[in-house]
Amino acid sequence: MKKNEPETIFDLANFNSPIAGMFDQPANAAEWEQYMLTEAQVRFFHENGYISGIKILNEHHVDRLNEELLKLQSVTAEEKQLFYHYESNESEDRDKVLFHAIGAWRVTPGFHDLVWSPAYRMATYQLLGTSFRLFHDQLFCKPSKHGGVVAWHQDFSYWTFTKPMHHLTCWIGLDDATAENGCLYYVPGSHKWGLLPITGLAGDMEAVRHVLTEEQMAVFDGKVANELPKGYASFHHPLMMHGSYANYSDRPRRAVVLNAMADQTLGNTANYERIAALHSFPKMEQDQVLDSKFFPLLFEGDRELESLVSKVPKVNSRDLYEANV
Ligand SMILES: O=C(O)CCC(=O)C(=O)O
Ligand SMILES: [Fe+2]
Repeated sequence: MKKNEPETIFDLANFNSPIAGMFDQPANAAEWEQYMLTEAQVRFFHENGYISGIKILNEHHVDRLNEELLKLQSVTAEEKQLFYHYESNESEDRDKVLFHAIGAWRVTPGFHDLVWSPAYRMATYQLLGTSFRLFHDQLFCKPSKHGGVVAWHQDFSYWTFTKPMHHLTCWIGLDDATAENGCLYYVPGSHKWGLLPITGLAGDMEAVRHVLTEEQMAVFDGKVANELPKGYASFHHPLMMHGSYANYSDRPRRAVVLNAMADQTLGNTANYERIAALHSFPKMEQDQVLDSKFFPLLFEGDRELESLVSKVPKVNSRDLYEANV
């Protein structure tokens, strides 16, 4: 390469299958069974809008991702261009820090392969009830002592540039997450509240209260702390109300989030009000299936599960997604 010529950064989105050999992949339908959620777990998700305590990563995986994360928190200008969103500090509170980035899977091999983790893929298939693609990943990291909040929100309020709503979020801890270091909180049952407006992500924790009814406010008091050991995950519905408080502890609270969508999800960008927020996102055309290399197909039920496909406990996606938006 000539001097001063910009270095070409390789985009890992060019690989639509694992590259780092991090996870043993099931070789046949029977090998998927070990990762399967039970009927009771699927029912809990239906009723409450989330489930928690699912192991995705072992300690080596967590260490590897935390090493890569260090690199991702000080990227070059070229590497930054691969991200759909990158804020070293998104917190609106001047005394706090919240690192938030979307697109790590395009930059380092560990985060690339994470989206093919078999435990993640099996559970996501069951909770979406259909074959699915990667929508995108996200990093949410709060340093010790002055980690900022993630205000109460519903994920789908930020995703109306896609349709229909048939998405799922998986939150994976890269540190043990407790109330002290700013773990996620859920409001069980809030996935049946319908779609609420955006009220901000990194400013006033409680801003969403301005758009809630009295009845919803009362349900809010039933919020639960989603405490999890590192490497473990929770999954939540796109309308689930969730948020996380500040980190005043002497431990960081790092997390990676995987967002999936049904395999036939379409672009809905034509009249999207926040189009400027999408300038670094992959191209998404109105009414076109989001099937470019940036949205890899992560799981095809019939192909992976063969005759097991009808025995796997799955949500009723019509009831859970279409009926609630
Ligand atoms: O990690 C956090 O505190 C926020 C995560 C979040 O908003 C999500 O998983 O959708
Ligand atoms: Fe969220």
